[in-house]
Amino acid sequence: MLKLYGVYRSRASRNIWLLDELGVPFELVPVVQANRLANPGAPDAPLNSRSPAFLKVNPNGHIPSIDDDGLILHESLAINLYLARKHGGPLAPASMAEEGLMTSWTLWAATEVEPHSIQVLYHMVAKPEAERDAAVAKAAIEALRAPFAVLDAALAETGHVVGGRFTVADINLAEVVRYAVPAKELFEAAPRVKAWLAACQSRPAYVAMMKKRDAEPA
Ligand SMILES: N[C@@H](CCC(=O)N[C@@H](CS)C(=O)NCC(=O)O)C(=O)O
Repeated sequence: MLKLYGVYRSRASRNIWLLDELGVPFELVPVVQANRLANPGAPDAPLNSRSPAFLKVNPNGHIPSIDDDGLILHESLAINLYLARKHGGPLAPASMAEEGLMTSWTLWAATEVEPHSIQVLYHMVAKPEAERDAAVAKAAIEALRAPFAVLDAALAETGHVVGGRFTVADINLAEVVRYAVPAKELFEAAPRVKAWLAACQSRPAYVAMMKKRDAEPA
C-alpha cells in the first residue's frame, strides 16, 4: 500500500486531501517536524524530520514524502501531480495541454504565492506572539496583491483554473492560498478567489482532512 510520511499538521495535508478525493488507500507513517520537538535527537523522540531513519527516505529532512511501491517521491505539490496522473479521473489532466496548465499553476503556486503566504501564516498566526514581525507580514501581503489579482481574473470564466472543473490544480493552489487566509484584505480585494477557496474547502474530502488535522496534537 502507498506510504505517506508526514502528519496532518504539515504539507502532507494536501496529499491526504487529494488521496481522499481519488479514493486511494494509504498508510500514514507519522513523521513530525523536528522543530516541534524539544529534543528531536533524544533516543525516545518520535520519528521526526531529522531522524536518521527518515533521512534515509528523504535526505532533505522535510515532510511529506511518499513510497509508492518502491518509488520514493518528495515535494508535496509534485506528489499530488503524480498521484492525480497515476490514478486518473476528473482531477487528472485529460490532455497534454491540461497537464501543462496544471504544472504551470502548480509551479506558480509554489514560486509566486507560497513564499509569501507562509510568511502571512507565520507572522500573523503560527509563531508565538513575541516572534511575530508585523513588517514581514505587511510585506508578504503587499507581495500577494498581484498574484491574487491574477488568480481572480483566471477564475472569471469557469470558477476553476483548468478544464472548467475541480482538479488537482485547484487542490495545489487552494492549499497554498490557505496560508494567506489571515490577511482578510487580500480576499476582499479578490472576491472570486474568496468564493473559489470556500467552494474548495467545502468538499467532503477537505472537511474530513481538516477534522483529523484539528484532532492532531498542536
Ligand atoms: N517544498 C516542500 C517543503 C517541505 C517542508 O518544508 N515541510 C515542512 C513541514 S510542512 C517540514 O518538513 N519542516 C520540518 C523540517 O524542515 O525539519 C514541499 O512542498 O514538500
